[in-house]
Amino acid sequence: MVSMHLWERSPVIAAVATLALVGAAVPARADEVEQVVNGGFDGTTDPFWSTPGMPIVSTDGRACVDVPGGTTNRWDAAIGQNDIDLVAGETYRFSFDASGDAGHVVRAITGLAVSPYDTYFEQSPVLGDTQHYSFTFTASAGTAQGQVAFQVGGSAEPWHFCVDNVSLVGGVPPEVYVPDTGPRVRVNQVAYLPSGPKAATLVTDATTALPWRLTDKRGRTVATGHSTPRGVDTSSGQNVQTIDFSRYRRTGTGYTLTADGETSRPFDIGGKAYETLRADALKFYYTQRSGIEIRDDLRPGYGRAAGHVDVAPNQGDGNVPCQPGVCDYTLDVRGGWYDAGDHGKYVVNGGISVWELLSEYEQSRSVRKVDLAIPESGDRTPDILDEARWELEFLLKMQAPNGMVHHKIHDQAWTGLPLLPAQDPQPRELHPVSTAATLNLAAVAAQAARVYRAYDPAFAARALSAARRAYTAAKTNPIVYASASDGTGGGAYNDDKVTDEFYWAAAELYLSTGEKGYSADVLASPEHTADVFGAGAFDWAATAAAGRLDLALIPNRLPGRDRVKLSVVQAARKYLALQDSHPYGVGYAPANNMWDWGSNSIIVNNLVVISAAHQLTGGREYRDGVLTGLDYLFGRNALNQSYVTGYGEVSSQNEHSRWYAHQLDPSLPNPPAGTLAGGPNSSIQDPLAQEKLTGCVGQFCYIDDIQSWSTNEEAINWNAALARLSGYVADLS
Ligand code: 9MR
Repeated sequence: MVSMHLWERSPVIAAVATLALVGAAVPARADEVEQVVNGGFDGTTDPFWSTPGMPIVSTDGRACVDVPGGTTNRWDAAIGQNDIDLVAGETYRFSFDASGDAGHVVRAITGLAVSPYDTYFEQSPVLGDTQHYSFTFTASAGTAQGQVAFQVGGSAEPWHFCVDNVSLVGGVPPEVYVPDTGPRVRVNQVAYLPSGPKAATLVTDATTALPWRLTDKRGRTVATGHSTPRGVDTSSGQNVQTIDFSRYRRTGTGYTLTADGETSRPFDIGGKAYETLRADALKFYYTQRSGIEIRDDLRPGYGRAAGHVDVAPNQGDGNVPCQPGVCDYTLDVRGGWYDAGDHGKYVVNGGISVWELLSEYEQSRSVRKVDLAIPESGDRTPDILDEARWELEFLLKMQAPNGMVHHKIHDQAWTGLPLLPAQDPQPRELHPVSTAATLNLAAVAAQAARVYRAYDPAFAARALSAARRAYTAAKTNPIVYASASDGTGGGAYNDDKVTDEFYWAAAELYLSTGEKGYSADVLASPEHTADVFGAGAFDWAATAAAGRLDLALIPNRLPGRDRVKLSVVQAARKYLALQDSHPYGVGYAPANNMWDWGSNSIIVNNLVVISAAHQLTGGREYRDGVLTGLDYLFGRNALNQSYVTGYGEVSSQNEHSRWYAHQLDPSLPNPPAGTLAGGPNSSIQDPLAQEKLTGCVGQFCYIDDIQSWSTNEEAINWNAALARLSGYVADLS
């Protein structure tokens, strides 16, 4: 059974796991019973309550309020009714009529009326003239202290809200969520390279080969052939066939592929899109920045005030104390990037992200010229390095006086959505130092020392001395682990295996200094000869492959370096073999088909390993493998959608974020083009995914909804993978 992770369980926004019994035995149905008393506001507004300063006025038999302006959170102003009985596992229909000044939002919830105020169900419709709203949900917990409420806070200006016919009826049949997956022919909706492989997947009951045809934008058939039956695909549970139209090489837009009576979504043949994507995937970081105003002239529609710079209601990152009892100093940790859709900043995830961007810089000459439209654009440093330095400076500030590095800094308690960074009222806290964070800084600061040397020797020297100091401190404190239970107000990012971080840090220090002490540590590490390329090659917790890749790719004189290179090529062959046997061309086959949190970035990082083999050997099969692997991200998948916002006919739009919360507040934007969604996650830790996706198979464990933080968040490490890979592809084209 799915367990609820504590990392995003705020008293108000989070709900207890919804263990919808869809597919299992349906619970004995109660009669349809109305739980709300006087939902029609007949003669009186009792027993509804409202928050202080916002009296309910009965108007034409409706309940209306003048909502004050200038509040922060939705729950700062509300109308509701308590003492609602809820039965666990029972399905309810929650309905009401509501109106409000156009464009304002009501957060309608059913939840717990007492601490910890769990939310069992929520919807945030945008209001206008009176409309009827009706939703069903399955109660995850039973209580006699339930509540229905209409939360109307969080607006700068005052506005008017009315509600009527509030109803909560139990014993209704549960709704089964069925994703809209469109045509059964699945293609890369962005583009195939003219000289690259071109594969598609057909979902069909047929078990014998079927004819297909490729059509150009004027409707002319330009190629035909027959599909190859592939049987049932484990990752989706679908019977599928594959189509190969690699022989067609003419550049163009608006192609479609037709088979079995279905026509695919349109796609291009050409490389331009990947050049745009390379820039967009990197531009993502500017709008993740903390501690600086985001300029609207640089990112139209995304301008916002600086977050966490000690201006109320922020408590600011300028002078941050530790959690009680953890340390007796404060640190100025302004700056850096927000990790994901939350306002936390975590060293281990920041480090692996910076490493991947600096690695893109080290492997691609052309990325130096890519203009990211950031405040530093036009100085003599490549934009990609200016952007990475924004995070590096923050990482360096997280180093404690004794050389160890604090694991993370974030809010004391989880905040709700939406919430602009500058509006976050929570106290900020430094969490304990850890060996993993310390080595992570050692690795990326050492890498920075060689990368920035040509642009800013003083910074390079400062980074190197911080790296050396961190490495020494970690050797003195080799088993200080971040706690798995430290997940209130921010993610835990716990990791209690650090031989890989030791290896990675020693490798980067060796590559930047050539010193014997570091190469001796590399050679003595158990990771040096181990098979470090698992189902996923590397991520924030597993960093040995990061060290191995750099030892293979960055010129150096390590004894036995040929074996290092060979290990990378062998890993690439392994991922290629998986991809070849996979009817959607995915080089990721997790044990028991349990797709991990952030699976899209895992798939992309495996492709990064294949691209490294291409760089090492020049073998065309590796280049082709990377291109085939990309197709999955852009629509050749069970859900027939692209996971990169703005790329492909249908793409993820509602990634979980407190400031790209358009789905909850129409005045806020969606994430910018080039944002990668986390992707299918079999463990569906969030309540919305549990409500909609319980029982999902692999690729289907994803939903493009802002509330699904376990399948649909945006994050700096995921976009780093996308940036590096799209950079490689842009260079090919
Ligand atoms: O990406 C992280 C994933 O590997 C972990 O399993 C998960 C639970 O600890 O946390 C993910 O990271 C989230 C972090 O904890 C908080 N910020 C958002 C991150 C992306 O979802």
